[in-house]
Amino acid sequence: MKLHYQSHSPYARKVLVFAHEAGLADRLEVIQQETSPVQRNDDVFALNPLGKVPVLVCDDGTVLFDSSVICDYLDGLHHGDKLIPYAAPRRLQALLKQALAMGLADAGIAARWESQRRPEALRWPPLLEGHLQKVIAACDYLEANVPDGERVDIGDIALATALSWIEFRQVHDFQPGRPRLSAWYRRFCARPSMMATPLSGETVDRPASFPPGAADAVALA
Ligand SMILES: N[C@@H](CCC(=O)N[C@@H](CS)C(=O)NCC(=O)O)C(=O)O
Repeated sequence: MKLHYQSHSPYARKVLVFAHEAGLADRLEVIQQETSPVQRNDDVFALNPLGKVPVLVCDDGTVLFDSSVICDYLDGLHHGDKLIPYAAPRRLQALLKQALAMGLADAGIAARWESQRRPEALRWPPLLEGHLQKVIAACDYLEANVPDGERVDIGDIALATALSWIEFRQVHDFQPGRPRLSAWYRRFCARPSMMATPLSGETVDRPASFPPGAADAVALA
């Protein structure tokens, strides 16, 4: 299987950590892609009309996109404990954690557009503040509802990879003042699946000063 990946994407890393936890990582060929809504990647668009990674090309040629769909597929390929539990209440708890994690990553990325990626003249501080409030509220919720840690599920993987990205991009320093979340996060980061998949790299967007259609890209810090 081919996993179209990005080494600095929380969603792509979620899939790769999931594959490690499911014992499937050695069945994946990982292909690095750079994607941005302002820097079209034709190879990714050919697979996913949304132009986003992760994308999985299965052995039979089936193309799957969106991290949650790919993880669902991968969970059907192994015979160990399922990472997406079948039955309530564990299933709902796992899916709720996953939903929170995806919202956390979405809000963090949106905040970063307002603080760094958008040309300075187009940034709107109230929108940055609004997105940051979601990040902070999600972290407060997690401090009050820290994952129970009994058995790893997709929600834990999604949360750890989203939080790790928040830390990597310095969106919000979530550990000080949140001892329970911090302890859980540090424990999870020590897992081999996390150690094997470090975040790295810079976002590649179109340079702000270039006219539409310019092909060059620039790496933004
Ligand atoms: N809901 C999607 C989100 C995927 C996503 O936003 N990926 C980013 C990388 S972090 C991307 O490729 N963005 C390019 C774009 O928005 O055009 C998932 O869970 O897979």
